[in-house]
Amino acid sequence: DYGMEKPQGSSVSFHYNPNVEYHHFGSSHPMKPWRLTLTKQLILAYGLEYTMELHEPRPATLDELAIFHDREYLSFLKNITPQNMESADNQAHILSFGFGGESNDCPVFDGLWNYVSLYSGASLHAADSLLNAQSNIAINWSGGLHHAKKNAASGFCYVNDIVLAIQHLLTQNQRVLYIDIDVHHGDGVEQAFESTDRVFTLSYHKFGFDKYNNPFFPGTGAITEMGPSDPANRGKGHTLNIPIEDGIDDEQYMWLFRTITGAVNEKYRPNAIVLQCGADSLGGDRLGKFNLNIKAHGYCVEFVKGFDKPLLLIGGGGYTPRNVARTWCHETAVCVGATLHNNLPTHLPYLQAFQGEENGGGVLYPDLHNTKRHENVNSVAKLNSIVRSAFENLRYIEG
Ligand code: VJV
Ligand code: CA
Ligand code: ZN
Repeated sequence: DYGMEKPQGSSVSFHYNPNVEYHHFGSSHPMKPWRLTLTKQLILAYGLEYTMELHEPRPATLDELAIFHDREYLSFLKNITPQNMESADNQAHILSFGFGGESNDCPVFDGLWNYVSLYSGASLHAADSLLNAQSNIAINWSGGLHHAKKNAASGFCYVNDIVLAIQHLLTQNQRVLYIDIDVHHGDGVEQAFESTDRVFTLSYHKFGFDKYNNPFFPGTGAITEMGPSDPANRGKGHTLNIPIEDGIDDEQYMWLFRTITGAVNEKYRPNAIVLQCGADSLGGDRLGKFNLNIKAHGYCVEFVKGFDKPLLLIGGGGYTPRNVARTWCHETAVCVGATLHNNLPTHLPYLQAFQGEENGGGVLYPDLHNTKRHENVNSVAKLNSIVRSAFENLRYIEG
């Protein structure tokens, strides 16, 4: 006991159950839960565990998941295994629930139910600590699975922990703002709250078609997509989508983000904010198409932290594990107000994952700009027109 009041400013809580790391989607699947091991090791090596409250949350229960998901879908999810999935009974459901298919985005793997319960439990627990005012920033890097629908898996996501956490926040908050900086459109969260004005969803993402005319996943999220068009529907105008082209750079992204997010915060006046920090918007990501550096990604966290409202930070995509770890470690430091030195601590257990020239040569902040050489096709004129349309879309929520 320091004989003092609780420290002023932000208090940060970190919600993480290490058992989530041990799950495998399959050998060459891009989603790698061990990126969370790397993230945690980096956070520990910089000593950030002493600057926040650490929690090891229990897995979510079936009843907790059923607040959003259909019980029929959940009982399938709970019982399906790589061994029993060939049975006729399961085969009849597998495609309709979003599993299998030619892309195999959502494979059935050992411990699947345990995996979804763990990351969802952590998001619920993080939301809970905001509700109890135990912290004003709560972090769960294992969550952020924004594509899952109430009765279907989609795009590496089986249970939508974000929807569950927002529903929990809504028990004591009139308005929740959801912001999504994953390179993919946050379609599952948008859809779940499309008919309410108590959640505003804002997603920044790549939107467009490749040279074979295939849409970038999931293919939704045009600027014209603003929720239901029926004026009697309360959700009308409470969705904002910011479609971005390949190769966007730091300056452009930070300008877009502060201009639009700042305006949404002022007009909507949320009581709490959920920020999905998908790290696949970084340069050099295996699936992403943007050219962001770690500090530009972290700028979004800094900017939203500045609103000084209860903030839930969650992970999401991110397919170059060493850069996911760097980014989420940096963003943890942003939350606690720490500055980290660029040279990685030498006692880092997985140091070799960050060694070598093309891995960023043992530093926390390598230059990721153009690591995969996505040509920047975002023109000034196009970006200005997106901001103009976004502001126009915001007129629907003027009081
Ligand atoms: O693009 C798709 C779906 C198809 C891909 C192509 N096939 C032939 C048809 C279906 C349309 N899926 C995306 C899903 C991205 C999910 C992103 C999740 C998040 O970051 O937003 C949140 C966590 C996609 N892109 C790349 C892949 N799937 C992909 C899946 C694989 C794979 C390689 C790439 C699945 C298994 C294996 N390799 C072994
Ligand atoms: Ca997004
Ligand atoms: Zn993504």
